[in-house]
Amino acid sequence: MAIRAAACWRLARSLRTTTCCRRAWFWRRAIGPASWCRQGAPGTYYLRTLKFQIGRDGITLAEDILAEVVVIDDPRPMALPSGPLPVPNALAPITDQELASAGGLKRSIVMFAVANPPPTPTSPNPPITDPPASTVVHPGNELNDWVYQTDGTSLANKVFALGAASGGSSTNPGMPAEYIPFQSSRALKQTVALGSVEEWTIFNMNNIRHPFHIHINPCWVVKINGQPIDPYWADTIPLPAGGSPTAPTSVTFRSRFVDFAGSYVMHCHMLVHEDMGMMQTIEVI
Ligand SMILES: [Cu+2]
Repeated sequence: MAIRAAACWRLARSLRTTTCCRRAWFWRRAIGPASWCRQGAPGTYYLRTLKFQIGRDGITLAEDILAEVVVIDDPRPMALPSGPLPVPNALAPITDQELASAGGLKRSIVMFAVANPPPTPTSPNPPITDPPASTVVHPGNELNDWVYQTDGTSLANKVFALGAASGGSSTNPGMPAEYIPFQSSRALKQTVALGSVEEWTIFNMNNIRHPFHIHINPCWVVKINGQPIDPYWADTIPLPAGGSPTAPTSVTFRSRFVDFAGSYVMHCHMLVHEDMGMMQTIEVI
């Protein structure tokens, strides 16, 4: 980023569309998630989010200010690069060849907020022993830890879970027969070989943009709903809204599992979803 009276644009192709206001001049788009822009005069500038439709019931998040950039100095001459910024090896595109030569395992993960049978209308505080949705695994008495019942909010009486599809095409991925929240003693875990490169597809079975987030290693996003896109690096990806159990939406990414051997998580980045179980462990060995 140029510091000479500059502000930076394009923090995210992830959660919300971002723009920079007030005479910002986009100077050069660099490779990767950041872009150049150059500003001519001292002053205060704002990095803003635009209005954003989150995908469920027409709910729209209002515009907001992410950051205030105060430029206090006069411009000083500074040469800007004449070409694209250098890309570190870790952020080089993951080609088909690299994928094939480093394992290339494909996995399909499914995110699903599963509704339980509705609470009894006569009871303002339904017992949390209601039976779980048939697709949710229910060992022992674990349901008490999974279901958040709040008298009529959209979260009430749902289980937030992930499942593992058996793979296949984007239209026929072999959906899991069961979904297990993170709190369960049977929670799923993805075991990955250190140094491997894999391609994962994350399916969304809800009509909401679950923001998928993975720790440690970034994602090279290559497809949305099974269709190739201009690839980009991300660490949080909005799964397209409009998914359903019979017609899920999806995002496909590649990742290098380098440097770190150990356990970490991937999860929905809506805090209430992750806290209620929409999370899974990855163990790199
Ligand atoms: Cu979510």
